[in-house]
Amino acid sequence: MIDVKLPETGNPKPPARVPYKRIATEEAFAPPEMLDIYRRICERGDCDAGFKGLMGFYMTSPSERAQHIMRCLIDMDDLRLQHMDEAGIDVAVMALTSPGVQVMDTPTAVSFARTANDFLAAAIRRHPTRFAGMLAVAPQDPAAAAREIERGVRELGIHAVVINSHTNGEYLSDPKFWDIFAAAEAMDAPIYLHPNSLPAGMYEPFAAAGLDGAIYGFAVETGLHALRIITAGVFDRFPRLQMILGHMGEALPYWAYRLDYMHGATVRSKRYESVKPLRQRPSDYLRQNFTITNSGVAWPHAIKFAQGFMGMDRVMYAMDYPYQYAPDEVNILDGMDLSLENKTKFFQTNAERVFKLR
Ligand code: 1DF
Ligand code: MN
Repeated sequence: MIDVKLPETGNPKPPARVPYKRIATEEAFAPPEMLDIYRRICERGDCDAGFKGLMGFYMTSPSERAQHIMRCLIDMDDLRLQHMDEAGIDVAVMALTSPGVQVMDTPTAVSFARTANDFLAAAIRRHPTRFAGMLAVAPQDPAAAAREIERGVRELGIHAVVINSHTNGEYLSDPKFWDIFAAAEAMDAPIYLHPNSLPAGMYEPFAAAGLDGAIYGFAVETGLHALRIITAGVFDRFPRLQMILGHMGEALPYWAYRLDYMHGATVRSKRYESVKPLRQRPSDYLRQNFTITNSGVAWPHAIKFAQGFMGMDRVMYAMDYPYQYAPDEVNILDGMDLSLENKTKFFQTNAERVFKLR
């Protein structure tokens, strides 16, 4: 029987010395200045409910979890390195925490994306063997986002992009955003499609049951976003574009059969104007244009299924620090029944290739 075994809390055994580097690929940070902007947004009468429910909670809750997360998010030096050392993480690939600039008004978002990327690049320069990162961009202004991808790759040496799912309820499947895909493809920079809080049209039924966040709502909305990108034909238009999904591919590998079956049936029935024929099956794009991470899921059974479906080269390790700082998960994953070659791919070399780490 396949059971769920959660990590030990408290003081787990320190991570073993292993012959591979552990590279964690979905690690969050927040410049203190961004939290000031967030506080001002939360105070507005028209503040988005999902944003207020997520970052409003972490910024104001006296709970130990919230206080700990806020302290960790802003630290790009000793505390973060101490936590990495305690968990045996050699390298953290960091992204501006969700929703990044995507909740800001357009001019603020465009300018703060640059500020955040410069802040990240400075932290990487201080700790070049321990830190790597992803570029924040403002989808609100697709042309500016495309320029920031070019600047970030060329001038900052950061070779990946993070986009926190929807932007004000809009999805990258809309061709108005496709300058971003063109730039990412041209610069050979993968886009990590990371969760955001739920948009206004989805929030209530999830939040009423406390299921809007990382427990479930994030995966539903981010998985939806990835599927919208696939079914809109983005990968027929940009075949070399690469994307990354966290949280076991937001469950999409598990859905592959039904996605392929029903997409084919829907196309043939001409039921929706928006569902057009694609060159390949949805599952083909998942395997050719996506790499997934195990963020939030230290469950060998699920990881093995994903590796079987995606291939050993397309599943990477992630911790999701500081939202899921559970050092014993590293012990669980070190203990996975995998050859050393495949464990090295999972923890190290897939990330080195995807993020162009040297
Ligand atoms: C949470 C989880 C928040 C993830 C995040 O960013 C986040 C959470 C604000 O637990 O509230 O990135 N996550 O990726 O699972
Ligand atoms: Mn995350």
